[in-house]
Amino acid sequence: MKKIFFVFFLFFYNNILHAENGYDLWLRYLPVENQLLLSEYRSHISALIFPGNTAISGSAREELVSGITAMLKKKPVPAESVLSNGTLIAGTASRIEKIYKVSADDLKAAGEEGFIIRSVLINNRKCIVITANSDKGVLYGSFYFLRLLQTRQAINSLKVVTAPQLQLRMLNHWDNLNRTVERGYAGFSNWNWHMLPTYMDKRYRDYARANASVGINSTVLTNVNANATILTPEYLRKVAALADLFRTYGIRVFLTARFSAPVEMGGLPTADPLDPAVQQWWKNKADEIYKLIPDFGGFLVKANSEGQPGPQNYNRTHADGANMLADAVAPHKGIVIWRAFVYSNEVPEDRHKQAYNEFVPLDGKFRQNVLIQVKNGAIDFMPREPFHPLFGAMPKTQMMMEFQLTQEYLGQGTSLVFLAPLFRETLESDTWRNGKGSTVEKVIDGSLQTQTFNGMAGVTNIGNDINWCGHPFAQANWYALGRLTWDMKVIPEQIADEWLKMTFSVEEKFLAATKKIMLESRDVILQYSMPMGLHHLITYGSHYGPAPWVDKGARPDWTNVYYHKADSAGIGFNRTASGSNAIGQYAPEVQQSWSNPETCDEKYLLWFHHISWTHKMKSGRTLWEELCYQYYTGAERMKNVQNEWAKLKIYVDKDRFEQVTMLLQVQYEEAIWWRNSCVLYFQTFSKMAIPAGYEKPDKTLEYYKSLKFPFAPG
Ligand code: GCV
Repeated sequence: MKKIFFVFFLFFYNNILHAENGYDLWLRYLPVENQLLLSEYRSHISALIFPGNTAISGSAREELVSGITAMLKKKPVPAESVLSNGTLIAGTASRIEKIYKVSADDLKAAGEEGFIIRSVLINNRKCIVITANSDKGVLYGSFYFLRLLQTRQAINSLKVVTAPQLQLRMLNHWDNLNRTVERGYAGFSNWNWHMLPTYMDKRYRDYARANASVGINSTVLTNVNANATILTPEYLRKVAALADLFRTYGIRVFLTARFSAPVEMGGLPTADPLDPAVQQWWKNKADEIYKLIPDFGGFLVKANSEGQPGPQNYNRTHADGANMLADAVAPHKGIVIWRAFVYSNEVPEDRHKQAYNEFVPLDGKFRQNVLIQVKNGAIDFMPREPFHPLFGAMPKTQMMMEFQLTQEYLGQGTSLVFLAPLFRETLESDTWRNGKGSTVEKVIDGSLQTQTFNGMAGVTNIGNDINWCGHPFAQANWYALGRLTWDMKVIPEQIADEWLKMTFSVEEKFLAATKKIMLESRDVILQYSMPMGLHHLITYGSHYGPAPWVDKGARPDWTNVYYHKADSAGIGFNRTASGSNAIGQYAPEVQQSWSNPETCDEKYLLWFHHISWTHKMKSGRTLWEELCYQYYTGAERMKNVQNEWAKLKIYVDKDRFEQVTMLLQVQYEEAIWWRNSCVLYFQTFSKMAIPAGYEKPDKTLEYYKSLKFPFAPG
């Protein structure tokens, strides 16, 4: 009996030991198992000198001590001076200057938020120094150092000097005050507004830690489809409680501003930005906010877009609206982030062109503390879009990037899709604005023009699910955004490598296989959902799953036939000079590479051209055959992903392995669903047979059309 109990206990204990629920994200700090490496690490980190008593330095010290202690299974001894080899010294340059003098060049290179990590000799003792100009820099340096240990790097000759490429490294939450999250697939909002400010969920601190670990320093707490209630004194106190905590991790809080707030809550008859009473209302509101939150970041605004109020309601321009708010926050060093995601119901113009038409005439008219936030593409976070033409067209305007981490159009909560390749693809795109090499990256970081502010935002995929992001692999997109906001050149492979090592396992075999899955994942979903430049084929409203047949909606550009334009002659949106001429919004060199269907990169073919079903593709197939090839290959590749994952069981804890296994099965079924729906539907126009060798869809088009998802999340 005793023996049976013991075996049972062992089994149970083992399961507990390995249970992982994803809550710790990439900050798991697992013990170093390799004994050689462990003793090497221990020899370099036995004592810790960490002067400084600010809140931020407290966060850094706590993280460093707990991370090192967990990984090395030994707590570094607190010290005041260097007495032995293996002393780790962390603190701002001024705080540690009696122990170590940091070079002026290093400090210059690190700037306000960057840091320096060096292996040095002090009193002939081998030490490691983590230092910076600011406590924030030391915090980022501490996380970087922990990452070196987590990813099992050598730390015997460190020579790191790094500074963030962007100032605003930001998350945008589309979180409503009732805790629903627009386009959120990971439960309810992380912000428990009802219980704030007295009840401070432990998640708030862990959220801040995760952000700081990748350098994210700003967060917009509320949905761009804004609710004015957030600006009431009661809610501002709740915001202040979060801001007080986030500040200790170097994070500034922003809010979305509902443009009509002066009417809705201020009782004014108008929200006209040129009305002095309206201007005064916003100034007073800003003063009130800054009294509570001295480092409040400012406002993010969605105006005159998808039903949101804005300056155009009063025949004013976006610049009038943005500048009015900018003037209200300027005395407090606040910023206004004004979104360029606008398209009008009344304008019968290709939606692709509308933001450009609206904003380019306003170039140079925005205040210095205004940033225009532009989505990566002109339509709406499609799985693939050419870069937004605004990036090449507003040389006198500060533009920041808006990426979407939540996978609204990329499989939502069920799909494994690593987005770093999408982000890099946009950042590397050449706008040709100032000649060759004028990449979107350079527009964003301001290297093509002088500007006061720059930044990048990611619409988050965070909710109150235990693992924060729903799909265990979705965390990687939050991580990727952070890494790219710090350094837009980091390649997706490195991001995946780091994230996997910290989140799952450092085993080489696991890493090689999983990295491949991640790096190919966006290509796979493109192939089985919206290949060759097809876009916006999703279900009406929920955007979940395929529905290329949607031809009715509240507005033409919310239907799908608007985008694919399939007919008996062919498929695709003619955006060349003979069509909507959206292509004319790009520089001549860019136009040249896309305007000819014979030479246009096939990934954008149907984005810019209406192509005949019999058109010969580079592969030698006709367009129809190629379309089928893409859909079938994409679905087939999903099957391979499942097979590859199945081989990795021994490397992954039981819970997450099973979770991902099930999700991959869902995704595979979705791939088949996408493939069959699209092929069957487009076949009604091409009137061509599915090429030989491909299995025929087992369900009819009518069946796929009949599917309904009234309770799809998001
Ligand atoms: C927050 C798309 C989404 C909307 C979102 C909008 C935006 O249209 O479907 O949910 O609204 O983009 O970015 O403002």
